[in-house]
Amino acid sequence: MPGSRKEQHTRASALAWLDRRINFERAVPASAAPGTFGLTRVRRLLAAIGDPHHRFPVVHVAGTKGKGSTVAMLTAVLQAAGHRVGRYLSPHVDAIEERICVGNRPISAAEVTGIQTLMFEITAITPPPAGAPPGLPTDRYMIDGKIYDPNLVNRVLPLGGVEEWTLTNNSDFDHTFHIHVNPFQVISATTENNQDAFRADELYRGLEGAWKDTILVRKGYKIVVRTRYQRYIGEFVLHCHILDHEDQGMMQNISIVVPQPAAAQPKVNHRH
Ligand SMILES: [Cu+2]
Repeated sequence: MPGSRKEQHTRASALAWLDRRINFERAVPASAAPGTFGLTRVRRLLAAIGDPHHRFPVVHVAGTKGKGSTVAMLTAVLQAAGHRVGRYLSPHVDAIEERICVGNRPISAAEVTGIQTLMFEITAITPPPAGAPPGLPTDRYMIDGKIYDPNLVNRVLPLGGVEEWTLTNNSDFDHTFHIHVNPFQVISATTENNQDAFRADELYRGLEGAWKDTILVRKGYKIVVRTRYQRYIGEFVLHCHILDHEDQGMMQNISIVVPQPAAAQPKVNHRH
């Protein structure tokens, strides 16, 4: 690092220092001979220090496309098998902190920047329309008291935000919350009798802290999850994963936007 050891470094100055190094993916120094980027030199170096890489349980993933996904899948497989998994990635996608990671970094309460609530609900259509032919729907399948409206954006959330969602189910059926694009971390699950579902309900065993894009919200249960909105800008949907329920209206539109200065913030139909 530049300067004296006492010099304070900000994240920005540290990144600037790193960016001053040569990026061999972008700029090959004129002095580089053909073959400079083969493994020969690396193997020679490792041999000189006793081939330490043979002593560690390590998976090395290299290539052009799909490294990150492969590493994410391997991490999930190994963690599911009970291993503590460390990970080094290069390059990163959004933030340099992604490069070194132990386990799936949990989303702490202090990180949360916003609160979302969502309730599944089914109500009977009353009174039934006079002379209605048989086969017409008799129930309204709703989220937060509303049937899906394709023209309505139900939630506008800021890119870079961390939202805590509380999912409830006020109907007589179990529903399955499914959200596209950003997976969530399961924080808590409470049964209708106020018990910890991670212990009391075998369908929730092992889900504490897990990263999911789908979770069962049983009748009367309360599920709390947290999500970071880090990459995707644009619209996507959440819905009940039971196709029949989704088709009848248990769905919402979400939009992730780049945060605007407070004065320029658009009026939004928040569903908090
Ligand atoms: Cu449902």
